Amino acid sequence: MTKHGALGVAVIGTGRMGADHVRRIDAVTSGARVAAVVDIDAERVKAVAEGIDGCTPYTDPAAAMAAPDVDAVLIASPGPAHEAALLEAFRHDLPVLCEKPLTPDAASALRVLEAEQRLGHRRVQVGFMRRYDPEFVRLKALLAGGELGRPLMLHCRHRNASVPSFFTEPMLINDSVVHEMDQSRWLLEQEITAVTVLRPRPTAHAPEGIGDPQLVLFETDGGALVDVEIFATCGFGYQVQAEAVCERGTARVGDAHGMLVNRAGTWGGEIAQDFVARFEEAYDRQVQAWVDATRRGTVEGPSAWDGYAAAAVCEAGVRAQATGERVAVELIDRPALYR
Ligand code: ISE
Repeated sequence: MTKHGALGVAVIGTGRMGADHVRRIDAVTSGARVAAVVDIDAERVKAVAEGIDGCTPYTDPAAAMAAPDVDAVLIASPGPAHEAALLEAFRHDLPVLCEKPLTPDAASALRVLEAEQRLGHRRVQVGFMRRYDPEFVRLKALLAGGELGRPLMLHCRHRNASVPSFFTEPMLINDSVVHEMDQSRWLLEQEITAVTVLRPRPTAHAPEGIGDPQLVLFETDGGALVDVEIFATCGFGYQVQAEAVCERGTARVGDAHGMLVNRAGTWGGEIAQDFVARFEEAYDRQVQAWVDATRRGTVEGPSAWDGYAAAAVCEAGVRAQATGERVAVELIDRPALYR
């Protein structure tokens, strides 16, 4: 632990999420400080570091992780860079909060899982932030309490106002529906065994090459069914909703967020425009929980196993999307470290 006992965090990647996490650790999170920032863009990283007391800019993640004032690592670089950063963090035995995806495919996620097992203890928390959203936390507690009986189905909606220019069709699965994969595994405490993707006639507003929206179906090893509407170019805002249908009732989250106003013959509220705004509190709680657990010397939250399982479901999902077929998910047996 660095001066005043604050956890010195190296934030790797200063893009949208990385920059938001730098701001968060600097201004919101207690018990931590941004000791280092890393980005291949030397100018950008220098500018980010300049705004923060005692923060050193680096262009090489390995150099930041070797610095004496770095106690922990937050990885927010693009997915393909995660594996190398995770393995480097393991070399220094540093605790890691890794933004989703853990890695972009199941084979690389498996290599990370094996490397963490060689360490002999968990080091990674994966950034599936919905597990920290107050509404989802209440839904989880309700389902786990058993009052509604067994969950039979989940109906999910995941809508983005628009997508960035680099977005591709597989990203509907790998980047967006990956959240519902983790959410379903977490809420149901079941593994996803097969994925099917169905397509309606696409919206005229989708970019070239992206069939949007899509309906993604999961089957689980507990006999539940999950349907996910992914609509990445809905135009009106960012919405994430989930309804659990159980033996003795249903429960739904994500409908209204914030204030409802009556005004000039209308009734209603506002819709967040992006995930940074909608899940701000979840991100805050997620990072605080990671810092608190790290300072206690423990690792909690979504594990590398959860990251691997989501990657395996994503692989099946992308194949289902490309072929129109039902694709079975291939998972290894859960290693002892993650039971
Ligand atoms: C984005 O990458 C995210 O992680 C958001 O949470 C998700 O809602 C969005 O669809 C993704 O593109």
